[in-house]
Amino acid sequence: EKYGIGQALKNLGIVPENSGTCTGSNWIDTDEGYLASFSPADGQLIAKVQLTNRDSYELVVRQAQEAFLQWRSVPAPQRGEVVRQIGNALRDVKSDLGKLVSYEMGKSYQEGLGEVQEMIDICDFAVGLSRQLYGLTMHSERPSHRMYEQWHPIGIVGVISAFNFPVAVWSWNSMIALVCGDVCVWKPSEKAPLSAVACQHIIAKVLKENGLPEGISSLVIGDYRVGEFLSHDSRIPLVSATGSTRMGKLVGQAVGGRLGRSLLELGGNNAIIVSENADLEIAIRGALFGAVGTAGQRCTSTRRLIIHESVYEEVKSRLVAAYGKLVIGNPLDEKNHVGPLIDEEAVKTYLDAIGKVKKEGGRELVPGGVLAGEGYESGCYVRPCIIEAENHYSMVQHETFAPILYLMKYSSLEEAIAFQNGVPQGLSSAIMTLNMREAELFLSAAGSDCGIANVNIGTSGAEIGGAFGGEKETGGGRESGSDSWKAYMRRQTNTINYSNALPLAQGIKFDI
Ligand code: UN1
Repeated sequence: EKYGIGQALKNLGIVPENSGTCTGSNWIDTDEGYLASFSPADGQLIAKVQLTNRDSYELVVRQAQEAFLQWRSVPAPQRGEVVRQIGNALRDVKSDLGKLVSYEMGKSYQEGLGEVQEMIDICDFAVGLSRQLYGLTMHSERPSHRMYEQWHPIGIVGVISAFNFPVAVWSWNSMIALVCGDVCVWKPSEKAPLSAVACQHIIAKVLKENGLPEGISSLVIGDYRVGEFLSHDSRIPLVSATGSTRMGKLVGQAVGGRLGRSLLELGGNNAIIVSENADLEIAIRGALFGAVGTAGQRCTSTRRLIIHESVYEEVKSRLVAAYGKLVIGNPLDEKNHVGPLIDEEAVKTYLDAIGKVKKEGGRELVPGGVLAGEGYESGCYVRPCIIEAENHYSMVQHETFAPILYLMKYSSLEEAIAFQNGVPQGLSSAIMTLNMREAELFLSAAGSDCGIANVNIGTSGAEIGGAFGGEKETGGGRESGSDSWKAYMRRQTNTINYSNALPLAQGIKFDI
């Protein structure tokens, strides 16, 4: 059996027809039909997952509400202890889960393992955080008064995740939400539901072993209609959604319409500025992984290279040479660098984008195309391509989730920064330079307008310790590290009077 997929599925509890609606370990039969999950690696049906309907969704939310009443009162460090155990359970299945992610989503096995490592890392982070959900103490203007703030759990957190990080993004949200005392309802991408089923098995086992309520972690399966159950449901105070800007606008409007909170992590159109002062070896390697890693399907993928005119020809020829060495094929075969796109629809979008940018004047330096023949039967393998283009082209302004890299030239750093910022998205950015003035200007208020700005590192592959997200059409949300946890809690300001009088604030007199 090739690559040990059958064994991995077995170890992860994936069967040919999985239930998809679940609270904890309680899998609910919905009678709603199945969603089939095909591997883009070989086009094979992996397994099916039953869809969630309105009735089963109601059951999930009721269980979640009930579980919240208990979970919110478990001391935060004890909640952290549960998350510690989840982290250990993930360590035990790292290779199996990494393999499933790779097979179901198409990223390389190395990147699949990296994704599970992100989950383990966020568990460790959340465990520490569980003793640090700090509020501030303020000095009251009134004598014998005390003011402070507390952070309380907010309730049910809806998590809508994308296919490209089918498990890590859930864990960034839910592991933080869990130590915050929230309970989670997860709607994974309908393009990678089995990775989510596997995670549900893992977390349910830990919850059960600890005698905790089933509704702490739930799973619902379906397309945007199930997403709408969450975004329109006022019992869900926070919806955290990762995906396209189109989806994010719909979720943001629905949640905003009921004055709920949304945390949005949407499209990127990330650029690397390659200065004349760059270490070109690092610049080329950073650009290469950024552009072709995960077949260009990270929201942090490098889509634009803004290169100083004096090094343009050299960068161009070295990159073209590097692309010539890329080996494209089954992501589970570790000799391959680039796996498939998620599905044939994504291939079509990729081809359309190349066609359109060429019409706008783009010149292919490394031509794109779809691969056919042995090993490429799924029809999802494409050639990473490089196109010389101008920043204002409509396709260059647009995030195409595929390995298309646009090259452009600049002469002054101000111009390069204007190109970098001159797109609707604002997720990740980088400058390659050994010049400290250039680096600091890029990081300054007059520099990159993105949520992530790096020096001598590519645009993708952020560590979990920082807050992850970006501005403008990226949606403004911050997930994962730093103080992102605050989005998952409600802040309460408390003023306590221990005097024998009742002085009013601002010195107002009100005597009768
Ligand atoms: C995403 O593509 O949605 O920074 C997340 C990175 C990864 C996460 C990407 N750690 O590339």
